Amino acid sequence: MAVSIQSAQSIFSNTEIASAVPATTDAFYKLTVEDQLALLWYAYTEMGISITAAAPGVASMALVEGVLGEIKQMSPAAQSKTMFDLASNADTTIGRIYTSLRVNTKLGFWYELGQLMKQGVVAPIPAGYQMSPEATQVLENIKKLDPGQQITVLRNTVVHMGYDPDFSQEYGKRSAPRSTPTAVAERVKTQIEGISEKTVLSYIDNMNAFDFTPAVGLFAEDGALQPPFQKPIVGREAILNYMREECIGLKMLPERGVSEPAEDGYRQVKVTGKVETPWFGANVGMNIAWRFMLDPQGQIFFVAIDLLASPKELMNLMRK
Ligand code: 45D
Repeated sequence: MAVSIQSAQSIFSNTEIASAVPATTDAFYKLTVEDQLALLWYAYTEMGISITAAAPGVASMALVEGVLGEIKQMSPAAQSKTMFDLASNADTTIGRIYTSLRVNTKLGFWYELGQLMKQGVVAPIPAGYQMSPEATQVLENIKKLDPGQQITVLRNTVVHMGYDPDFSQEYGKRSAPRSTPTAVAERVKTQIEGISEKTVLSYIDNMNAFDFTPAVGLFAEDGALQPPFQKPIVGREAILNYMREECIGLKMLPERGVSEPAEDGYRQVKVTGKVETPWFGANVGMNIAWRFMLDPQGQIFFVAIDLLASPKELMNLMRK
């Protein structure tokens, strides 16, 4: 059988992913929008993990100053309605602007609103609001997740807000702005126990330097990258847009891996380690696996990034 994206998806198939994340996210969307907003507020304020001061710096906040200013001027009822509309994907001007933003800017927008709610400048969740028992249960479930999984649930909800007229979340269709890579002199070379594949090491080094053009150059022309809980993004152009949009400020800390021959001259490589987001820095280390399928030329034919079920999975390098 020839190697395909589909066949590559199941390399190292005994990798245990954090399936509690999609399960919790699904349960979240079954709640009423009022409950969703209240739950996010309690989750965000009670989780005990804090956003780093430097974080909004990655968020291109200039793009949302206008909208935030507009919201500040509104009556409390209109402010609540604006949040309700965003969470319920209503077709509004703010909903359309929101959808056009990069993920980090969406997060920055809510971070700012959260601050304004704490200060009482924007309408908070009404004091004494009673969540439904279902919502209380979802909140309890979120609190039991590890921090990396908690922030992934939060991020998912933020990403899906706003109004998208043509479901244009496909990365091939939109071009994200470029950013400045880290100066060569300031870069550090990654070492991964058990891994000597140049492609894998340069992938990590380029990603850590936010140097996405050479990172994408490591992929085969029709190569694919599969983010946690998502479908593969196929082709260099789409992957480049995705990286520009979602990977600024990420810190990849791979620890160890295995590499072995696969069929038709391909090689399969699994690496485990931590990834930090600029939002939480070293406060939250997400447990991650990269499952690479390298083609006979050493290019990345496929890489899946998995959020792992538990820290124990970091040691699971079983050749399967
Ligand atoms: O609605 O190798 C309020 C890839 C109440 C690339 C609120 C990767 C109302 C390739 C509280 C105000 C990217 C795949 C809301 C690797 C309300 C690659 C606010 C992996 C919404 C390794 C809520 C990268 C707020 C990974 C402010 C795994 C919420 C990256 C803020 C993961 C939530 C990054 C924040 C994650 C969440 C970042 C800031 C999970 C950030 C999460």
